[in-house]
Amino acid sequence: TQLEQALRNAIITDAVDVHFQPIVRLSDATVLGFEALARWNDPDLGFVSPAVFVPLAEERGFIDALSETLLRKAAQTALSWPRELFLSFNLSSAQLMDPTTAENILSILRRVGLDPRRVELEITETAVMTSADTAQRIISELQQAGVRISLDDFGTGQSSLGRLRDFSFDKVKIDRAFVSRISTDRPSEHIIKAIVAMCDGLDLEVVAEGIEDKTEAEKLRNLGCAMGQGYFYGRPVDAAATHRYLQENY
Ligand code: G
Ligand code: G
Ligand code: MN
Ligand code: NA
Repeated sequence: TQLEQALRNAIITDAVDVHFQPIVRLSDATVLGFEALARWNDPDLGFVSPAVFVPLAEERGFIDALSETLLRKAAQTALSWPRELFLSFNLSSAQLMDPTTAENILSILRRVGLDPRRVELEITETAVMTSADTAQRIISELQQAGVRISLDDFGTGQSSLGRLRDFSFDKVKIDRAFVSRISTDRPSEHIIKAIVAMCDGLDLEVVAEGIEDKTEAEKLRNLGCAMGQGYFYGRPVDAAATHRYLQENY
């Protein structure tokens, strides 16, 4: 298809870009790290969402090539930050079925020179479920090298709390579906409170996603959530803008 050809071409010509969204400590809004988010603006097709082109690359078998250029760019940007902030990078489900994924990622980090201990990989429950044994091996290999693993979009999809016991995650990202409703909806508040308590007990870090205003930020802080992310703190911006962002926000 035209889209597939354009995407292949964009990967080869290094035209797929990476943007970065800050992840902050909720108590004082200090920036702790950034999540890398792929962005592709094609001259003919216009802006194409990663929600469209990531699944396409998976389906057509070139997610490795796409992910490799994105991680390389993201890691190079992370090296240029003035402090040792963490870099959080999304892995797709196909990558968690491929036994070469851990070594591919670690070799990119080695080549760029980014300490694996500064890197977090975001994975979803669905991805982990699809190929549990392989996924577990990939996760363990990465963790042994110091990479941390976040469970993304927590609370949506086919969530099972048992997953938190069967797999060793380091961090949980509470899906923005809960966050966007806490100001108006008591059940969402209770659910977040329970997730935070559970993560405390399991020694997992917690990030609330999709924080869009001050009220949400304060509620989450009061619920004991340590970290947050969302338009209220910053939208995804390009590499150059992360430097300006860090000058303006400690
Ligand atoms: O940034 P945005 O909301 O448009 O992202 C849409 C979806 O694409 C999200 O689910 C996000 O996790 C995913 N995504 C963004 N960048 C990447 C990437 O580099 N790799 C993978 N696998 N998924 C990504
Ligand atoms: O699936 P994942 O959580 O990786 O997707 C992250 C997506 O959420 C990104 O595409 C990002 O652009 C989007 N996002 C980040 N912060 C906010 C927010 O505050 N509100 C909304 N609606 N989307 C957000
Ligand atoms: Mn994510
Ligand atoms: Na998410």
